[in-house]
This record gives sequence, structure tokens and C-alpha cells, in this order.
Amino acid sequence: MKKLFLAATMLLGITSVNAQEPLIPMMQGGMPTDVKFNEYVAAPDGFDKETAGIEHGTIVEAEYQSTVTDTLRKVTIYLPPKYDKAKKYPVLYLLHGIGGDHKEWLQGEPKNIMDNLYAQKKAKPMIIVMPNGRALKDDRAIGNVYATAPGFEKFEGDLIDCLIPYIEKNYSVYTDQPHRAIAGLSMGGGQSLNFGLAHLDKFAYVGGFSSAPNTRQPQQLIPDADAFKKSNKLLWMVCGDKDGLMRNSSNLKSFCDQNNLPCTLISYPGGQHDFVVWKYGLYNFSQLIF
Ligand code: FER
Repeated sequence: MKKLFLAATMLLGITSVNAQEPLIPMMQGGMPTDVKFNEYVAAPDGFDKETAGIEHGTIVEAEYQSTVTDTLRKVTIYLPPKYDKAKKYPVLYLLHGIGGDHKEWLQGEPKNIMDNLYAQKKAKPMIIVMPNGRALKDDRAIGNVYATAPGFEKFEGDLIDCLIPYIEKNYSVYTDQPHRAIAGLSMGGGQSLNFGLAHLDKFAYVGGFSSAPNTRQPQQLIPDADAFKKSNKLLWMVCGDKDGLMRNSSNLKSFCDQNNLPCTLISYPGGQHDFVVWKYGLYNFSQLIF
């Protein structure tokens, strides 16, 4: 029955109404039996709620020209409280899932989460760039969204050659590897692991939340353990223990453990394929970077 449901979901491109991501049943295969999870510590109540009386950041929308799609592409940007052009900020590139676009992460309340963390001095001021990770001429999340998966691969060139240069030209940001992070949810988690680890010279911090089957195999992700150890400062993952996609994260975690490579994977208790887990991911990952 569950198999039938997923097949129907994939064919018809049905996504759930509130979260735009598909419902993922427990059917995507087992995970390595030796996987050792890191400790889950609950986020405090209200971490994602608006708090009165603190400084607030700003959400803006911008457009950049892409030589990959030959179109103007929209991107959502979070600027931290008191964004000041006289200062320089590090940048987190934050990627959405198969059912979403440059606005999907707004469901994860990044402004509330980051404003609250800054107010408590638990995260460094940073710019968060939320692009449309589907690098196609028509990059809308409509119809059978699974058919748009090739656009998520094409985004690698768009990110490296078009979006990052655009951000670095138009915002007051650092332009070196130690000041760049990449993370994402589901398809965006797979993209973050794929691109973040393939471009060790560009990204110091890499996060995957409920990463999807677009995630490359561990040996492809980390072909050179020494290069990884030298350049990567954080490889951090979370996935719900009720999410059928856990295998993508646990395969990588086992590989890293076997090869003595630093890697975190938290199994979110009762966690499904939704923003409960992804908000938790942003809340934790953003405190560990820069
Ligand atoms: C799949 C299952 C889930 C898949 C992608 C997803 C490309 C992505 C889910 C999401 O982004 O929420 O088999 O194949």
C-alpha cells in the first residue's frame, strides 16, 4: 500500500498541502546496521517563534542572471539584524527540496530562528542565501516535480559560476572558503553534500538535512580523505528516524566513521520528512559555522 502511494505520488507529482515536500513512506531500503548516531538534544521551546523586543533581520528578494539557464533567477536573502555595508559577513547557502523553490525555506522561519540565536549570541551574524535550486528555464515547482530532478544537478554550475559571484558582488560578504557554508533539506541536502564536498576549496561547512537519493555515494563524495580532512571544517547531518530517506545520511556517516573522518548525524526522534526536522537542522547547523 505504501509502495503504491509513493508510486502514485511520484507519477502525479502530488505534494502535501502545507509542507511542499512529498510524503516519504518508510520504504527506501535499510541502513547500515553499524551506524552510530550523535546525541539528539531538543531545541528550546520557541526557538522558531518571533520574539518581541529583540533586533530583527530582513528578508529580501533579488534576481541574478544565470548563464546556465539564460534567465533571470530569483533568490531569497536573509540579512542579519543591523546589516551594515561597512562590515563583512560570512554566507550560508541554504537549499530547498524537490517540491519547493526560493521561497520554500520561509516555511522554516529562518528569520525567527536566526534573530533569536543572535539575540542570545549563539550564532555569528551571517547572510543566508536561499536560491531556487532547480536550474531550469522553467524552474517552478509544478506538475510532476520528480521530473525536474535534472535541474537540481545543473544547479552546481549556476551556484558556483553565477550565484556566488552575484552575491559577492552585491552584498558585503567575505569571499573566501572559511566564510562559506552550504546546507539544505532533502534534494537540497543531497545538493549540499554533493557540491559542498566536491568544492572543498569553496565551502568549509556542509550540512544535509533529510538528504534525498540525489546524494552521491560516500566514496564519490569523499574520494580523497586527506583533502577532506584538510579543508572541511564541519560535515553535519540530521534525519528523522521515521523518514524513509535515512539511508542516504547513514551511509555517509558509516563511511566516515570507518575512515576516521569527522561527521555528525543526528537521528531526530519521531522525525518525519518535514520542517520540524529542517528547522532543527538550521537551528543547530547555524550555531556551528563561522
Ligand atoms: C526520491 C525520493 C525523494 C527522490 C527525491 C526525493 C530523486 C526528494 C524529496 C524531497 O526533496 O523532499 O526517490 O528521487
